[in-house]
Amino acid sequence: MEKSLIILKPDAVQRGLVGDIIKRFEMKGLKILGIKMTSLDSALLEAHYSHLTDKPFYKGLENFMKSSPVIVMAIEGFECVNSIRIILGATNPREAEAGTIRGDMAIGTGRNLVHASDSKENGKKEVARFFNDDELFSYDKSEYLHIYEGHERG
Ligand code: IDP
Ligand code: MG
Repeated sequence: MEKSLIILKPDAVQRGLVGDIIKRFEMKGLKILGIKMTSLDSALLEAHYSHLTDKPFYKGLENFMKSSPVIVMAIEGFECVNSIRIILGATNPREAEAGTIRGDMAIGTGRNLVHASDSKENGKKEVARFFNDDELFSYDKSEYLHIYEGHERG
């Protein structure tokens, strides 16, 4: 099963959209392995956004991500990295399709509400970066019988 690291960014917390956003992942049938509120510091953000640190908008992005607590979640599901990127919508919310989180709830690229891992490899790496082992829970989700066919449950 793939894992994805989700961050509900400061705009999601400040705008009171945490519940609506989590609901969309739950409705899809994805399993929450871990969830917590935390504050992000510069070192963690530089590691997380290492592909962006040389961009002109990086300092603004870092300051924004530190501007209030965030909710981080580790999510698991069959091919969930791609499913979650579809539910999230395009990075620029003005290009995100209606029905997606960003398409329905956001306008600014720098205020696009949610981070989600962009590959299976990064999902694994990012979950390990944001969660200690004892903050992740392995458990049976009884509804899996009604969400997955046998081969998808692994
Ligand atoms: P993603 O979040 O859709 O994976 P990335 O390219 O990984 O998009 O960028 C990470 C985050 O950096 C975006 O979600 C957005 O908040 C911010 N960002 C990306 N490009 C821009 C930009 O051109 N202006 C301002 N912020 C940006
Ligand atoms: Mg990204």
